[in-house]
Amino acid sequence: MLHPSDQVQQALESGQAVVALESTVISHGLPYPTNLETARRMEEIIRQNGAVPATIAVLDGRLRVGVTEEELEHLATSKSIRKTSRRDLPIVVARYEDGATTVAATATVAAWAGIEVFATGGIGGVHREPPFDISNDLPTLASTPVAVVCAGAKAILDLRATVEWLETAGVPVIGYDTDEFPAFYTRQSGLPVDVCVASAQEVAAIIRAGREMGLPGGTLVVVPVPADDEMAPKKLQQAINSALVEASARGIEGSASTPFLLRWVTRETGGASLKANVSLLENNAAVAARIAVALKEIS
Ligand code: PSU
Ligand code: MN
Repeated sequence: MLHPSDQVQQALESGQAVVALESTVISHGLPYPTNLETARRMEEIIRQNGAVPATIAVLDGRLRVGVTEEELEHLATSKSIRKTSRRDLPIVVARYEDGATTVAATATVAAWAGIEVFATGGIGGVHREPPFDISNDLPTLASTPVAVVCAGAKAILDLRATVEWLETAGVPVIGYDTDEFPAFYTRQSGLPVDVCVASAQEVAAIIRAGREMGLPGGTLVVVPVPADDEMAPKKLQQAINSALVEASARGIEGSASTPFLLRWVTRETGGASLKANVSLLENNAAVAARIAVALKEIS
């Protein structure tokens, strides 16, 4: 069922550090050509930091772990790629479809492949409206042994409810050089993390301890967007408010909700939000690679 690329297969067999990457951010999260450029950059940054990148997607119904340059282009340009969360995996596989995997689906496939570290931008969470729209990213983190490196979750969500959900589900939240849960485009949310660490080695030690205890779930590692690329909170708040009003006026909900809100915020804030988004993705790729290497060193 799993189709790792030769490079990923080799890396896994020889015990090299591997970092998983999601594909929804490529197909549904960023505009072309920024999506393709960023996907390539993230792979390159992971290599520069001593690990092997594994971009995960479903192509012609195959669960791919590591994709070619042409396939990356296809994911970045095609309009017929299904946003694939965990519940969609059996559907796209059985129907031989193409699917861009969300955080939930990517973490699921990464765990099957034996990959322990995964870099992304922001996780899904508890939506503000309707509050029963809770991303499957959260329950998947609770049940899947993968460390997800992200810049928190976007302020389009109910961040307080999201952080509480993680606590209820028993997911440790590690602040990487931060004692606050970051809010994706901005560095602070006023919400706490469970521990603040200053190195990849410290994160690796926590992941290993959880693994040795046999805890079934994953770990969330939150890294604030680099300070130079952080957005101005006021401008952002206006954009988010208008995105939420617009989504509700158009009746947009379910899996279309997150892509719509992201597109709207990008449109309203122009280059500023895109710059922050790309910056945090690249930064998270570097941090994830260092964690994956540190984890191999102590495993
Ligand atoms: N956050 C972003 N960009 C994204 C996403 C989240 O900044 O592209 C994507 C991720 O793939 C995440 C998904 O897993 O949106 C969450 O969607 P939903 O809320 O429908 O579960
Ligand atoms: Mn949802």
